[in-house]
Amino acid sequence: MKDTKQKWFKEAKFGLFIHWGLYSVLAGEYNGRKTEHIAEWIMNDLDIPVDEYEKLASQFNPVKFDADSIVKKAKDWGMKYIVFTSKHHDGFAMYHSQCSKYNIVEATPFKRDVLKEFQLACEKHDMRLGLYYSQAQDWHDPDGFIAKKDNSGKNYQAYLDRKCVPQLREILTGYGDIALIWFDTPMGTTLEQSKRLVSVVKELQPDCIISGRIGNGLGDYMTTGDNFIPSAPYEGDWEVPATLNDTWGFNKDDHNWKNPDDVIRLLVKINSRGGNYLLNIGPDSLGQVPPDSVRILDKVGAYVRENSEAVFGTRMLPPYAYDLEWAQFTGKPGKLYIHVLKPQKKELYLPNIANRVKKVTLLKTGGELPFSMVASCEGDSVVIITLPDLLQQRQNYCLAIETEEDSPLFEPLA
Ligand code: JFZ
Repeated sequence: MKDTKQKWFKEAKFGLFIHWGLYSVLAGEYNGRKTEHIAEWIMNDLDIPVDEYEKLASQFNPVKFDADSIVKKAKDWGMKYIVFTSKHHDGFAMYHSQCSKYNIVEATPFKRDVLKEFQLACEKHDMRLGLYYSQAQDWHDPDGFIAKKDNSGKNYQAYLDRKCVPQLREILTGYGDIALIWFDTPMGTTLEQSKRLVSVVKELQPDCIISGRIGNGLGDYMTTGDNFIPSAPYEGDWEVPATLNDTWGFNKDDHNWKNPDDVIRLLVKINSRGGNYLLNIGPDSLGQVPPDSVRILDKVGAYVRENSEAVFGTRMLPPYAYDLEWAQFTGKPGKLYIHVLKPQKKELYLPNIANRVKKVTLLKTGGELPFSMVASCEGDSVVIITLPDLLQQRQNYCLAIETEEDSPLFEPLA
C-alpha cells in the first residue's frame, strides 16, 4: 500500500496540472498537418526533426503569461496544489537551466524564468508547487528515450548523468519547497536508475513526494490514467490526472470540452474513493489559459467553495458505498455528505445507512431538513429526507448527515 506520509497530500483532494511548453506554439498543427493525438506529443507523432522543432523556441513569446493570475485562479477553484511541466518529453526546460541551453530563458525572446514566477506566485498565495519532470523520455538529448521509436544504441545512463540528474538538482534547489516531483513514462529505466532519482529527490527535499510514474514500483503514491477511476477500492494514497478536453498541451482544434457537471461528479466520485483529482489546463503560446477551461473550472470551483467541508479532508468511504446516478457520497468521522447531482423530487430515499441519523442540513446554509428513519421490508433502516420546495428540481447541492456513531456506515447493497 502506498503512503506519502504527507498529511497535506491526503487531504488535498483537488489540484491543478499545467502542461505548457514549446508545443503550445504548434497548437496541434505542423506544416498543415494536424495531430490526432495529445498535442504535447506532436514532435514525436509527426516526426518533426530536432533542428526543426528547436526553431519553435525563437517564436515562443508568451507575453500574456501571468503566473500570479493563474495561481490565484487555482486558489479560487479550491485547488490545494499545482503541478507544472518543468520539462516535458520534448526536452525543453521551462526554467533557467544551467546544464542545457535549450530553455525558456536562453532560447526564447521571452527570456523569463516562468518556473521562478510560479514559485513566487505560489508562495504569495500559499499554494503548494509540484513539478512534472520527464525523466526517461527526452526527444532533444541524443541519449534520451523516444517512445514508439528505435532506442537501441542509446546511452541512457549518459543522458541521466549529463542532463536528467543535474536538472533535477536545479529544480529542487533553485525554486523553494517543491511539494512533489511528477515523474512520467519510465520506459527502460532500471531499478538502480529509479532508485538513484529517488535518492536525489529525497536528499535535496526529504518531504518531496514522488509520483507513481517513477517506475519500478518506487512511487510514493498510485497514479492512474487520464480520468480513470479504479473500480476496486484502493486504501493507499492515489491521484487521478485528468484532462478537460482530449489533450494536455494546448490544441486549437480540440473543442471536446467536458461538461462542468460531469467534472463535479468526477471530483466527488474520486474523493469518495479516497483519491485526489489533478485537473489539467494547457495554456496557449501567449500564456493564456483557454477560456473554456476557465469557464468549466469557475463552475466546478463554485461548487467546491460552497461545499468545501464535503471535499477537503474527506476519507475513503467503505467500498460498497453508494454510486448512484443522482448522487455521490463523501464522508468524515460522524459525517456523511450527499452530493445531489441530478434534480430530485420531494423525497430522497437512502437505504442501508446503519448509523442513527441525528441531523440533516443543507451544507451551504446550515438549514435543517426534516427526515425520518423507517425499517424497510428487508429489515434495513431507510432514511427519508424531505426536500424543501427550493431544492426540488435543483442540482449540484450538498446535504450533510450527522450520524450518531463515529463514522458513517453503509451496509452492502443487496
Ligand atoms: C503521459 C505523457 O506522455 C503525456 O504527455 C501527459 O504528460 C500525461 C499526463 O502523462 O501520458 C500518459 C502516461 C501514462 C498513462 C496515461 C498517459 N497511463 O498509465 O494510463
